[in-house]
Amino acid sequence: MPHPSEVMQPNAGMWRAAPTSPTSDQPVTAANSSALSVADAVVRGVVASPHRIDATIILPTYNERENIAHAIATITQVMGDEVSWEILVVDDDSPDRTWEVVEALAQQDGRVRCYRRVDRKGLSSAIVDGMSLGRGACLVVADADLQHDLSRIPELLAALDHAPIAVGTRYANGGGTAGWSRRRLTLSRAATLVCQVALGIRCSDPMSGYFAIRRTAFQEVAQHLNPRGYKLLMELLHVLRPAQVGEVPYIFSPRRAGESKLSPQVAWDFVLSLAELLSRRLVSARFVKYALVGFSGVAVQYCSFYLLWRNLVIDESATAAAIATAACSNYLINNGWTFADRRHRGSAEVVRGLLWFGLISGTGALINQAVTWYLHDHHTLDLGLTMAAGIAVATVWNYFLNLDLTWRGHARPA
Ligand SMILES: Nc1nc2c(ncn2[C@@H]2O[C@H](COP(=O)(O)OP(=O)(O)OP(=O)(O)O)[C@@H](O)[C@H]2O)c(=O)[nH]1
Ligand SMILES: [Mg+2]
Repeated sequence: MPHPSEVMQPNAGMWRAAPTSPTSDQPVTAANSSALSVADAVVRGVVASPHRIDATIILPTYNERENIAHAIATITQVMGDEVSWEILVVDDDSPDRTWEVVEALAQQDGRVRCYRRVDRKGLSSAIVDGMSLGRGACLVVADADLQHDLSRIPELLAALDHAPIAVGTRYANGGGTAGWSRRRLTLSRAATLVCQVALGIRCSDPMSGYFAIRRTAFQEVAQHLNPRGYKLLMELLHVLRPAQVGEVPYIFSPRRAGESKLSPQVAWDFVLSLAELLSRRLVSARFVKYALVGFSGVAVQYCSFYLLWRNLVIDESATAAAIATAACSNYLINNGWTFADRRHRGSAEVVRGLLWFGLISGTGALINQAVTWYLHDHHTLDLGLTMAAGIAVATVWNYFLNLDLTWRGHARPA
């Protein structure tokens, strides 16, 4: 097995060998490649392959049975035989058995590979897995539903001669979207603007799902990625901070067949990713969810107290019952949402979880009280301010204890 420094890197002009452009006269060899350190090669989850090739085209799929063969055929035709390439389909164990179609195609063409993930879900993590397993010196990501203009792959690869990352853009001259509703276009443009302004990203389409990246650039940032939802490119651009971004305009076409996987969850994931990136990960998305559930608990407590008090007129027991109702509601929402990847199932697990949650919330309440009164008495601060400080300290305390005790253990598929 060769030393990792022997793997190939993209070099100027190699992608001009692609079918739509003039042919390169300088093939890539170990001799003209730049060196990779061993540390680069063993970066988290990135597989050092002895059979490095020029490009890997990664197609993430979920229920794309009707599209995948067409997408693979199109890429095969576009890439031709001048350069060495592979297609890596990363399928999340699609119920329509997309992986079965890919495995059959892989039997006929050794350049087609299928990674069927049975224990993980999610578009961004599928792409990161594909990048880690891909053997190409350049990595291209495209949708499998033929909405991306796959004939532009050679141009994306050629753009990597001058930039570590190249983006298929809908929002530069020559690009566009076909058949989008005004609502979808407005939302997409708004998210693009927010991303550009908030993260200072200079790219006309940082929300694109169609892009290419040099393998070395991916390796540089792989361990800093926290792939979530749909918007991996936004995170890559933010973490990589490339001096230059290549852009290749294309028209985003209507879906050829099958159903869209876009859902309101995608918008929510976008907001969480943005908050996480802006806070430099000090605030995790899980913590934001936990804090929001805490706020919802306040509302539940007020409402249930009001209802009980109106109907029973017993102040003390109404307060206790309202607190218990809020605690149960917080536990259930956290279990189904904040900690969905570690969800308690079955009555025994739920009862045990609820008891831990109640116990930790109880200690949190004591800490809240202690901080509030200590600051109020010793620093004569305004009671409103000291209460806010007490709530903040108790929330952090509760969060980390619940993370480590109530929902401890290995993550499992949601
Ligand atoms: N492996 C994997 N692939 C996914 C997942 N969600 C979506 N995909 C694939 O990612 C690509 C983009 O998803 P789409 O649903 O087409 O999203 P979109 O193109 O933004 O939306 P539409 O225009 O409505 O199609 C497609 O190839 C999907 O099959 C997932 O959870 N896991
Ligand atoms: Mg699509």
